[in-house]
Amino acid sequence: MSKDKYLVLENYIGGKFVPCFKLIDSFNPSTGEVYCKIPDSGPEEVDAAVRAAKEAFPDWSAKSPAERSKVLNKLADLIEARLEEFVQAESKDQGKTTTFARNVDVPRSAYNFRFFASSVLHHTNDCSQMDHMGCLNYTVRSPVGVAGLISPWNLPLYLLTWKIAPAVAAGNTVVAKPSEMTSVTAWMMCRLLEEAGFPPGVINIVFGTGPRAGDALVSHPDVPLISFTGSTATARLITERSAPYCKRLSLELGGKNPAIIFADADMEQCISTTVQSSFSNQGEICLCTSRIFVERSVYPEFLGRFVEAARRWKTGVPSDPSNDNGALISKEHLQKVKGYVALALEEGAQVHCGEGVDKLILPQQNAGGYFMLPTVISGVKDSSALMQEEIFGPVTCVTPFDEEEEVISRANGVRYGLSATVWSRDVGRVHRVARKLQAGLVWTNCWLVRDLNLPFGGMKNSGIGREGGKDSYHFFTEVKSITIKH
Ligand code: TXE
Repeated sequence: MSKDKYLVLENYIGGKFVPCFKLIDSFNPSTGEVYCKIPDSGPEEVDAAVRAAKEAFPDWSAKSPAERSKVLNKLADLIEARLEEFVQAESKDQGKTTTFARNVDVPRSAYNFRFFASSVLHHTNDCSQMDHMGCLNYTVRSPVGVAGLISPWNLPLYLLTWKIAPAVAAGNTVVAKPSEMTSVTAWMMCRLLEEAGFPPGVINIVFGTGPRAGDALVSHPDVPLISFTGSTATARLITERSAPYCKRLSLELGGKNPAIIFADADMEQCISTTVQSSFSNQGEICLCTSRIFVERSVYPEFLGRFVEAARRWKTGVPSDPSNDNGALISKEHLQKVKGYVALALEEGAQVHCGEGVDKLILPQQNAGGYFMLPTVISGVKDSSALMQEEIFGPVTCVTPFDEEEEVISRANGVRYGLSATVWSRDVGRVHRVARKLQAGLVWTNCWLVRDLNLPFGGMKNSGIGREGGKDSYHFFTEVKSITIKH
């Protein structure tokens, strides 16, 4: 439904769009103008969605995996058929470039459904025999019930479907709440659910803020499981609020991801990939590199070439295919990210390019947008907030190191433990360092290569639990051990 210049979204509950009378603004980050109005849902709306999901659960969970798989694949087809509509909306809602949305967000959202449609057909259970007791043991798995799913704003449809697809493939029904800053593509997907063949109530989407809609979902007694991606601070609140109900939690949180570059690395490859890993999607990916450790003998060469490459990483209007980066998510977030650069200067660090050094020229209509150039900083102490806190923007710090053990300990010297990259041609070293890093994912001589079968998730403050093929299946099902005496 479109009113004036903006969209007005409605909740999707029990297979129907339900208007909400209280609305909140959501902005287009590249212009600063209102892009849509979303429901300001609270406990009442969330409760209606949970009831619809509960009602749909018995029939949906009784279907065979093959029947459910067919519906998921059909939804993937429908998203792919409307790829360009989703691309334009994701870019306007989030600020990212249409190129990134076209190459990453939207195809991956469709693929999430395809992947889990297929993987749910291939799970097997455990079986063991105890001949001395005359017993055969085996496990069975069943869906948990109504899954509560909460997703962030950086990869809106991508991360939402990463939760919805495995949950419904395993036979659960869901109530999902996307970020209040990026709700549009979730709402667009709701318009395809009936045609895909999802019975009413299997997928319900409630829009609104974290403290109202999110909290109502987390503290609803009939939602036994919460899958959350977002900040560590919110994860703490969610853990507290769900504790009285002993809910099952999957928490995918932030990172402070190191890149470790040894002198024998393929510099060409390493520099171009590290520019991508630092600045892709405006640096707003939990897997982005934000601390670069370079072996001292190649440090000056690396820094010079890296700064040049960062300057070539173009920022501007998201729909211009020559741009690598668009706008950051919000005015507040832009100020927060710029605040880290100001802090670096206060602490005596050097800013080599980007914020405060280079000039960003934008067309008139984008003057109110939340843009920022890729910024490279050196001379920062490991104890500085710049090296300890998740900045979640196009800012990265470069620092030299001397010894392997030293760099491992410095890389591990933060509260986060999501991902890391290691660059070296020495196979033995690559294995050794990867094993010692405290990170849920380690990429060597590459970044962001993902096999969705493998566990995804972080150590330490980067999260609890893992998601991915078998791991998501385990999270979204209850296991039971059965012993038969024969
Ligand atoms: O995240 P929030 P924010 C990090 C990043 C960023 C910071 C803040 O450092 O700068 O977090 O971002 C919902 N109960 N990441 O504030 O608040 C909220 O509505 C239930 C890393 O936007 O964690 C949204 O749907 N839900 C990250 C979701 O939680 C609540 C991606 C995430 O929002 C809630 C995003 C509550 N009390 C930010 N409060 C990553 N790991 O990818 C909020 N929410």
